[in-house]
Amino acid sequence: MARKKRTPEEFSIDPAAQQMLIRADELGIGTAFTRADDMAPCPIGADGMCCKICGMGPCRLTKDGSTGICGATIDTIQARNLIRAISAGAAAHSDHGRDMAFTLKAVANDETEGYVIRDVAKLRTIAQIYDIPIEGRPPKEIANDLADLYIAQFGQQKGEVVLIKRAPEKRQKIWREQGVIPRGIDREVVEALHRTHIGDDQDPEHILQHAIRTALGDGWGGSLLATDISDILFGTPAPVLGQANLGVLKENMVNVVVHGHEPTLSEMIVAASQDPEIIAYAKAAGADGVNLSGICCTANEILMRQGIPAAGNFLQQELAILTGSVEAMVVDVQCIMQALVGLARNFHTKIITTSPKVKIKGATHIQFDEHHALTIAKDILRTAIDNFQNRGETKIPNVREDLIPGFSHEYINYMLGGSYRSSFRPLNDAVMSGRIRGIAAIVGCNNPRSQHDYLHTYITRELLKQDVLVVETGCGAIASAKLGLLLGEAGLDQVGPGLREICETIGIPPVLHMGSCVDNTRILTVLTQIVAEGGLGDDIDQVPAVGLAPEWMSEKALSIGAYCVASGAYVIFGGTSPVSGMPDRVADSDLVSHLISDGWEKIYGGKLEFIADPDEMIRKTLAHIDKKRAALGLPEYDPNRYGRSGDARMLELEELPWTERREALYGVAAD
Ligand code: SF4
Ligand code: MSK
Repeated sequence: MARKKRTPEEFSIDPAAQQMLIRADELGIGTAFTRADDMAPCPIGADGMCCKICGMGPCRLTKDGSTGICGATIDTIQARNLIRAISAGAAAHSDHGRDMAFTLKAVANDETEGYVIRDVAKLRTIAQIYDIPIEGRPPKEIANDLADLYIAQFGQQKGEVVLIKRAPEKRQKIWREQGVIPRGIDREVVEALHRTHIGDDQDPEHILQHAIRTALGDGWGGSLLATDISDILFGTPAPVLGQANLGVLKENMVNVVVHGHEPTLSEMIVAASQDPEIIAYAKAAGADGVNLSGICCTANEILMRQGIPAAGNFLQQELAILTGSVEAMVVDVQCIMQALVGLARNFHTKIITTSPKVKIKGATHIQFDEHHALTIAKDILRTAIDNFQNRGETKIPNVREDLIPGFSHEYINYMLGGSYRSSFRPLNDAVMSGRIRGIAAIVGCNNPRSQHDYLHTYITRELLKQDVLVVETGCGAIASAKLGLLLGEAGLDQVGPGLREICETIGIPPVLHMGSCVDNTRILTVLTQIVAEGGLGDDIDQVPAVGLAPEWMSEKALSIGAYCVASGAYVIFGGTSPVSGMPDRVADSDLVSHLISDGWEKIYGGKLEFIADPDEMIRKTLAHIDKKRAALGLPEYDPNRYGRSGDARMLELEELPWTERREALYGVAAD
């Protein structure tokens, strides 16, 4: 039976994306959206029921009681598939962290070009956590010690990854009792691959226990140190005005789109684009200058630090090229579609790969090396500028939205109390009183199997109405940005009264953009600081909070989900479960689903569930938040109890005669 073809409106809720999808259709060019329509997912693989780890297979277990040729059961196969995906995700994040650590080491030893230590205060704060001496030492000496310590975490063979000590003490105790504290970041990934080789670990529960250890090496290891070093080298984010969507591309300028994940190159391209020599070179080519923008998490990195606009999220990488206005798309690692090269042949766009780890046939490779970072960044920009003359017909959607990103945990701490009284107390108090019902972290990718941006933004909007404070990272954050939910007062008419009161009082948007996908560690840090502040339990699993990845697609998302669960969070993924096992066909195939939900909840207090229906996701989120509130003895959430902020109340009072206003304000009765 022919599959139904979706319309541009069914593909995406984003009007800019819709315009480009219409253009693609007119030009007869395929995109991930149309390829998703053309390619039905394999139902056996999608449900984790296929094993292909040895040459006797692939084995497809589609009947009750069937096993692979080696005798492997459906439970073993599903657990193996899941841990392999989690390990790949953990490896990707952590390898990014490794490169950051080597860059820090090179900066400390004056071996780089163009980099400086921008946040010395954060360097000193982080060094102190690990008892690295700071008094009387120059920043580069401290940075060298920190880099050595962090580099050592990857190859460490025994003991505990040192970053674990940043989790709440009670949580560390649970991990120690369970034997899941990572010994070394790389060791756990290697062991996951070993355990899942033919003829090794075959107990699903035991395999999944190691999945947790591997994921913890990501969340409380490689990703956490990546965030630390990015802040030290490029500055800890603070609110800054930015813009998002394809309308940030400019007709009269050389458009360079940076895409991928690592800030090391993109930060240098930002610096190079402002160099008078490069601006003059662009003008000589007939352009007004170089216009930089980002896609995916590279976009988030330079958006939250430099205010460089985001052209879009994951599913917009092809659409940016379809505008015909992109001279170069410069990619590093992760989430880069191979289809870009073929698509770019229809236009003048050059796809430039830069990482020694990532090459794409047909792309131009200009290898990045931090020792000559600024020189290479300028070379890349000159290549893009030279391409400006080849530009053909363009169609840039006039769609963009302002946003305020940059809510690092350091800034959240500061914004709640200022320089002298910075503290999480006001946030904890707001949750305890019920003005804020709870917290939701809505993170993760886009997936062309669902309507682009719809699940992210529908769930975000509905939770805001319920007085749930939302924090976001990754492509989910860009989805909300495009909808205007990350812009201070602009989004406040869409939120519940108690949350609105808090947002107005502090002066924040109802959705806080906290960074890229490695920056989910910022959310772990916020939860740890909430616990340390007091009043919301003594461990993360007691905080009324939920994590959601409604449009997930990457293995990194699975690693994030697993380390958040191990940290005590209830995590809900949208779409289909990779371990669902089609229970109607294989009756005993729900063990792994059970182990990662109820099983992990018994041990860690957090659980991982896959729920396709967005309303069910919202219902379960609110039920979990209310359950946690009740367990803490907090007042039941009442939407009518709060909601008149100081500003709103003063406006009401201004309408009253003075005597009544005086009574309301000062309690002085009318004469
Ligand atoms: Fe089949 Fe077992 Fe080989 Fe997997 S490991 S492909 S189940 S024989
Ligand atoms: S880029 S991992 S699609 S969030 Fe981090 Fe977006 Fe997901 Fe890639």
